[in-house]
Amino acid sequence: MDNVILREKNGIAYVTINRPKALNALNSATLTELDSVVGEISQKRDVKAVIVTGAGEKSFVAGADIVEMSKLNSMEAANFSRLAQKVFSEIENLPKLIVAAVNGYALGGGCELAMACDVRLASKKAKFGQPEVNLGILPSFGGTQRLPRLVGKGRAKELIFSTDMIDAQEAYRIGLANKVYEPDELISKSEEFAKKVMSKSPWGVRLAKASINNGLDVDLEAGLKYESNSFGLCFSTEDQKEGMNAFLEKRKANFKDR
Ligand code: DAK
Repeated sequence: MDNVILREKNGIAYVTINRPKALNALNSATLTELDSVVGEISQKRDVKAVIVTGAGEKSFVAGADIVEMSKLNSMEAANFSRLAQKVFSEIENLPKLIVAAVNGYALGGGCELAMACDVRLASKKAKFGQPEVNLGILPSFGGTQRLPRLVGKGRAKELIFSTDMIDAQEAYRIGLANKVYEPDELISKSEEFAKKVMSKSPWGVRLAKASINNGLDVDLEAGLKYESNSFGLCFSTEDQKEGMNAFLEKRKANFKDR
């Protein structure tokens, strides 16, 4: 595997999209590797958080690979689409924290990859955009769905229809980027955030993630039911007992993910 690099250290998996000559554009080989890396990570209990970034200084992911896409027939395009949607759904629903460390261009499928992650921490050099309508297509790795959920319908339409690229500060202003950092701080700040979340109760974080994700796809009443079921489930874990006992005993909780 060389289009996607996986490293692990201290409970964090680092996933690097590694096609810097093509600004880390996603071709089917890269998506296939990403699919297998995400599958591997999901099975690893010792991996508690994931940081996704792009190789090189210039780009996170500059979208789906236009060179490859330009040659697809409709059957191949449908297969490409199925693969991409599967990978992005797996990322969104991975029961672990997944941080997009957006180090440069996050365009088209790259912006959509970042949006499938839980949070987007951006370098000051990052640029976000959905340029698909320039190519005679529409955002189809979830962009028409996830972007309006993050920034609202009006701003999502403005970005998608105009294809304007926005910088990290503007992405922060509209809620697309959670934080903006100096480029050389991006990974350490992403690690800092991951470690903070990893110190919390894994079941609390996991169930909150599932509750937020599932709740956004249904009406409020169904979302609230999901939330209360998840709340009930917490009371079958050791971590809930540890968290509450630690508070009562005025000490730091030591969560065991049980
Ligand atoms: N695909 C393939 N190659 C790309 C690429 C891309 N998306 N983006 C850049 N590259 C390649 C360039 O062709 C160039 O290669 P060489 O010519 O050196 O061989 C190299 O990366 C460096 O790029 P530039 O020379 O263009 O670098 P600049 O600094 O001048 O410009 C740029 C950087 C990011 C502004 C520019 O490269 C650019 O506009 N790139 C295209 C960005 C873009 O339009 N991205 C959206 C792609 S469409 C689907 C679902 C979703 C999608 C598709 C299908 N289905 C469900 C089926 C998603 C579609 C997209 O993401």
